[in-house]
Amino acid sequence: MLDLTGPVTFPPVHPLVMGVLNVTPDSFSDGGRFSDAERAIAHGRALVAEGADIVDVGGESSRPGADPVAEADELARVLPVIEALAGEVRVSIDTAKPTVARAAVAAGASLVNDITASLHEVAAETGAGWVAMHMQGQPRTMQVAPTYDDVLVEVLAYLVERAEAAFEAGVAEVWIDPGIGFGKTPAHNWALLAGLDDLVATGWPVAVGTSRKGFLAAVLAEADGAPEPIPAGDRLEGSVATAVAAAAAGVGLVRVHDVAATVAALRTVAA
Ligand code: PMM
Repeated sequence: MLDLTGPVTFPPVHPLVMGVLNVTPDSFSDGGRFSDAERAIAHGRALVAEGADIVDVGGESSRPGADPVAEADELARVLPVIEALAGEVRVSIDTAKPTVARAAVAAGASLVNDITASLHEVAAETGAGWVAMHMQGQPRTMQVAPTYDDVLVEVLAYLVERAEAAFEAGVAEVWIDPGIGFGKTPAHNWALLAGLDDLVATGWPVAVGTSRKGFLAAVLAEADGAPEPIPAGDRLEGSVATAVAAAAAGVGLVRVHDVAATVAALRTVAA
């Protein structure tokens, strides 16, 4: 029973909040506003001030249809930003390339955020944590025709297999992430969100990223009475609502662009 006779003293516990810092000229959601290092570092610091527990630095867009980025370009984008921020906050590196992950950890990142769920050996080698995200196909073509017999069953089985492989390889911190929007229709995304408690029940800590994603657009447009899908920058309510729902399902980490609003909502619900 809660003691309701005095001030509430329990700490409001909520999932870790990972703030997105895309250092790319073509990110779908922040439109390349942070494509030079100084502005990226300043934005990273702002995310920390807003309450981010982790800043997720990425130098290659994984937006549907995005072109791959050369390794040297990706390194040049992310390394100065990681070096500047690593002493101030936990930094994760969002990359699909083992060389970039390795260099990022050497520069101070301590979590490899892996949309390909294939870099656990780098995490094992370097002692970093690892986020294994599910994706069907490759970013360039993944939204052409995503198909599953049972999206929740398939994604869950895949992630548990990946997590066990990483754990056996010696990775001490392993997260699983259903990869909202990565080779999924809106119906697949909603089914995965509705099934988050099944992912949580695997016992592996669960991360999820819904922030500003396309599947939110249609439902927000309907709520607004707007005739057109809502642009990425205007999906705050859906982003926060899905982060809160994920927290209620027991997710341990939410990856978001709008850190202040998400932290405020999560703290409120936790209190
Ligand atoms: N989504 C994006 C990029 N990286 N990483 C994880 N672990 N989970 C996600 O859902 C995820 C990710 C795409 O979003 P962005 O282009 O806004 O960064």
